[in-house]
Amino acid sequence: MKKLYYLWQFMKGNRALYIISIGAIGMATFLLFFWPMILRVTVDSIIGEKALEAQGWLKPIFTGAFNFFGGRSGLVGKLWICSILLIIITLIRGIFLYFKGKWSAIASESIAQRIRDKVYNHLQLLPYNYHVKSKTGDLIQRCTSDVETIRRFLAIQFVEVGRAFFMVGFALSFMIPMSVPMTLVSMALVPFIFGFAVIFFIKVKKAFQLSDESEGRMSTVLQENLSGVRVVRAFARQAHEMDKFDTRNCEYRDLTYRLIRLLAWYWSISDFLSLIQIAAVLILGTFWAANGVISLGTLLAFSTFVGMMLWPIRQMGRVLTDMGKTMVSVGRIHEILDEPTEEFHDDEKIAVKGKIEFKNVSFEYEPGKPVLKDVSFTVEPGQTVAILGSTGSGKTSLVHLLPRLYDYTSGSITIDGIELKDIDKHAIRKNVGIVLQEPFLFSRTLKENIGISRINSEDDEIFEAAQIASVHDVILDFQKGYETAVGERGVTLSGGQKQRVAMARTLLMNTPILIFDDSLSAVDIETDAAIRAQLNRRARKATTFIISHRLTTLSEADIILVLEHGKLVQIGSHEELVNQEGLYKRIWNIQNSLEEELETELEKNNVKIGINK
Ligand code: M5T
Ligand code: MG
Repeated sequence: MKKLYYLWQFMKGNRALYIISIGAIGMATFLLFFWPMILRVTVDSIIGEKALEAQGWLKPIFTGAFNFFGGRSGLVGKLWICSILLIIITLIRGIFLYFKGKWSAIASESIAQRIRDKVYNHLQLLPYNYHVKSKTGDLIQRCTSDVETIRRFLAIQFVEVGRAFFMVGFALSFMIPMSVPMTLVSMALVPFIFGFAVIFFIKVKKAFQLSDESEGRMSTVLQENLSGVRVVRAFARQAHEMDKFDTRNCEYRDLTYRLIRLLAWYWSISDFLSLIQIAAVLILGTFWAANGVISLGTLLAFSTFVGMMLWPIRQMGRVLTDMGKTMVSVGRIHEILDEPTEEFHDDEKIAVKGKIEFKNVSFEYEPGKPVLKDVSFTVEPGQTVAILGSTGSGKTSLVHLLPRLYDYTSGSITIDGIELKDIDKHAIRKNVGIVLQEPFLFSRTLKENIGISRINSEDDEIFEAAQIASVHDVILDFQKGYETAVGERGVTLSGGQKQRVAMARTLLMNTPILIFDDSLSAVDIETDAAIRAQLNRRARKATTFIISHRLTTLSEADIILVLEHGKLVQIGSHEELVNQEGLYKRIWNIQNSLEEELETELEKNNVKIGINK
């Protein structure tokens, strides 16, 4: 019931049009009933000699028309008038059906478009955490095929409910005045046919569901294969992947076969029941007609009515099943819409200087599993902080707290003395530029990829950012320069180039706080140094966080943080840390001894080369 309400909510703005389209199908159905009635009058009172018989509200219409054309004597030689009337009714019916199709299509398309917009916009506002946790394939399915299920239901199926409803309603109002016993005979099996339809489709709902799920699994294999194509190729896993797809594909085929077999059963049994119903009308009707209880025209009218009525009733089961499916889709879409969004106040603007203070900060993704424990340090505006630590020690998690991608669990982080949790997320994100550890490039041009961080940025600004990131010359070397399109996930670029484009994108924002999550390690030592030198030359020096394992990078920082299992185990400048026992000194010694080894190795080579000369 709640879901029906949701569906009703989705329909907002197009409800009237949709209801009118159902009205149109009502009109078309209504007109359909005039066919058998005209046939009846023609057979009984024009070809036959019975006095015109029309019951209830039809009486004035039929007698009026009958007399207008000159009664039986006038019409008997002009049977074509009856044919013309039938054609006119069919034409008007056609017009109604056309508008029903048009209006229900317009309404359902607009409703689908509105739902897609609503879900998409909502997704944009959901927290980072939500996106990290959800499966992209699943979300895409909700935005596309679930919406499509709703659209199809509204465009095609739901109007069928209207048709069946009108059909039975009108049939009764036309049939009862003609002959009550014939009406009873015509309706005798209808409840069974309807009941059978409902029960059967409730039973096959499971089969429908299984086939749908199997299709979903097949698409997931396809999607994963395509997005992981490089892994598949690199490990020569094609044969395995083909097998995997084949299994899913066969499973889907088998389930669909089963569904088709079940449906074949349904339609044949339902056909059988319908034939019995039609036969009952014909047999009893002929018997009564022969005995003069009803006229030949009435028999003709009833046998046509029965044929017309049974089809939409048999369809009802299908409609009800689809309604079940639609309600599942409505629920799945609402699950997204029910997720609380992040709160933004777009107008809020803050001027950040860049003093950052962590006081006993702890953080956990899942309750009871702390990733950062009791971290405290202070950074003055413009200082560079380097973070060192083994994999999984919490470096990324620590810097993700600054743009409020996640909120710390306890302790306090202040920026220029203001508690971070009190600063609006949009506002802080405009002041914290982060180059993610795994950068993502959109399938757009390089210029668009860089420019995405700041709307309406000038070309010069983009070039400057690219220059600082040492990628400007690389881009100019491409045939189309900044207009070069990046393939999906940037396959046309090397890893380092991709990192630098991502860096340029962040630098374009010119934020007072900058974060490089391992991004400088992806470029060679010289480029790394060049980028840092350029950054230092910038007019406003940003408070910079650099996560890196490269000692040259680390040693030049004002403050070095060493993390171990989420704890800040060492803090200080290079001079302080090389003289302290700990990870930093160990790495420094290893690197130095490596360098020494390298030098001796090179010297040896030189000597050798010298001898060769
Ligand atoms: C620290 C866990 C991860 C690790 C720890 C991003 C993320 C991490 N973790 C989660 O449970 N959920 C998440 O969404 O937190 O992870 P990190 O901060 O990413 O570590 P790092 O940046 O120091 O590692 P690395 O490999 O990038 O050098 O236990 O499982
Ligand atoms: Mg990391």
